[in-house]
Amino acid sequence: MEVIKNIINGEEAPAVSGEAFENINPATEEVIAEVASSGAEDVNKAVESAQAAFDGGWGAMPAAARAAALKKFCAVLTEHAEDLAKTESLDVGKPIKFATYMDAPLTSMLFDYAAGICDKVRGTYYQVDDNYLCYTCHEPMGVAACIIPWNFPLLITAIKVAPALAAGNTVILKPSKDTPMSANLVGKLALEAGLPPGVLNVVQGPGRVTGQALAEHPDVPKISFTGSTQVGIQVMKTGAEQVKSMTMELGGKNPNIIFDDADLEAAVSGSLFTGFINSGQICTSGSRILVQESIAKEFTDALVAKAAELVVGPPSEMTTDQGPIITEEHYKEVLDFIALGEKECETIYKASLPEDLDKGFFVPVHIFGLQDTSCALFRREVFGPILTITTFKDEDEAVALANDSMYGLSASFWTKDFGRVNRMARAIKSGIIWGNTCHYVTPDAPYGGYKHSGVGVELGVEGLKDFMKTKTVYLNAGPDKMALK
Ligand code: TXE
Repeated sequence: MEVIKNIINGEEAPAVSGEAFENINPATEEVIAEVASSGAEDVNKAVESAQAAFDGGWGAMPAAARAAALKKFCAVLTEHAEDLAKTESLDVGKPIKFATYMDAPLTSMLFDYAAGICDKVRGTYYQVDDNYLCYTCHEPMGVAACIIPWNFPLLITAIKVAPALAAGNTVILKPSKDTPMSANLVGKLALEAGLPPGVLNVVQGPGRVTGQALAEHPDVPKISFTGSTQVGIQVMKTGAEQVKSMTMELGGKNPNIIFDDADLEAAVSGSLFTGFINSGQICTSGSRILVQESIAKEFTDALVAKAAELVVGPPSEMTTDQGPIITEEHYKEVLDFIALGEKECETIYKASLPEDLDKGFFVPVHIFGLQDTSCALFRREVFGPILTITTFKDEDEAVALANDSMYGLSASFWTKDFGRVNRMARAIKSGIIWGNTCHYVTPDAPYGGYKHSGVGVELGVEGLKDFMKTKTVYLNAGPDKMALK
């Protein structure tokens, strides 16, 4: 069985307390690793190491040198793409085809992008009085805590760690206790790539102990968190005590709107993808389908037919479309939502599991019809293979339904009317809008939620600057104009 330790100051080390917990394979329920269960002492050691690395050179390193170091790190990650994909698939229960063709390549792309822009962050020159020079510069913050969830641990490691390092910060990466493995591998590959000790530290352990110790540490001025809204609020309360800079990527309950003039085949294919990718365990899942009344039956029948083709099975098989739910605890939460759906909604479709799947936390796809928007399934994030379908009459009703949520992470819609595409893009109160597509992202465009889906953005130059402080400088070459008399 693998033993997963912390990676602190370039060394692998068990928790100071010696405590450890078991990591379970969600597809077989077998124990696959023993993992360090870190406490405040481990976090303190990691912060000391990261601060020393920041002061010892990384923070002041010329951006071009940092770019070269990150390019080398990216090359090592790319070289180990297959190992990263297999590790992620095993640990998350993610079908190997998605880990291979999406998560691992995107990880390399994000590090390559960060390496490419880290020496291109520009300040601004401001035109002031002849004797004055005014400009801005962007500086790293110091030690950044990157706290990540279990559904895309490798990808979200890249989304956070790549720009954090590119900005000149040093990092403490804290993965979810449910998925420790890919973060551990990334930490080891950072050392193989020659990143100095302490620049990237990986600390394992339960959020309420390890994550909390990290969030409240006085020498960690930056927290970049991805996770549930309720935990995010807790982290923000902790960070607020010390006026920390916080970037929060939180939950979602995203509308996926099908208008009567949509390209039906594209809308059905996109709805299947956004509803069931990663077994629905994705914050931007378009799990709230809103369909125009006139095409509701045609669309629903086509979606059910497509959903019936999904292959549920072992994540290690390339033919598998849908793997298990991450943990037994979350599996039970999803089953509770299904029971609620069967009670409060109309059951439109309920898949069956292959008979030979007698182990693992597998949940069959469910599609419910609902018009009562007070239902829990319309309001709460399920984070499982469960969709709801709600009909609407016209565009105004579609917008009202789409915005009727505490969340505002993403939204997708399908229509051939270009005027409507523009109107919807501005009317929907979400941070990420997809028109006639879904889940397409580029490393260059910012990504972040409105309302209870988050604060700040990731990706792009904007995401890089979320890991930096802005300084405005006024230099006077003549007599000081600011004398009182
Ligand atoms: O989140 P949790 P999970 C969200 C998604 C879902 C959740 C699932 O919407 O709600 O993530 O991931 C640590 N102080 N997104 O269950 O429980 C915990 O150990 C400090 C949104 O992992 O919130 C883990 O490492 N840290 C996203 C991390 O916080 C604490 C995309 C998240 O845990 C802590 C993907 C504490 N008190 C998933 N308690 C988006 N918006 O892009 C826990 N943690």
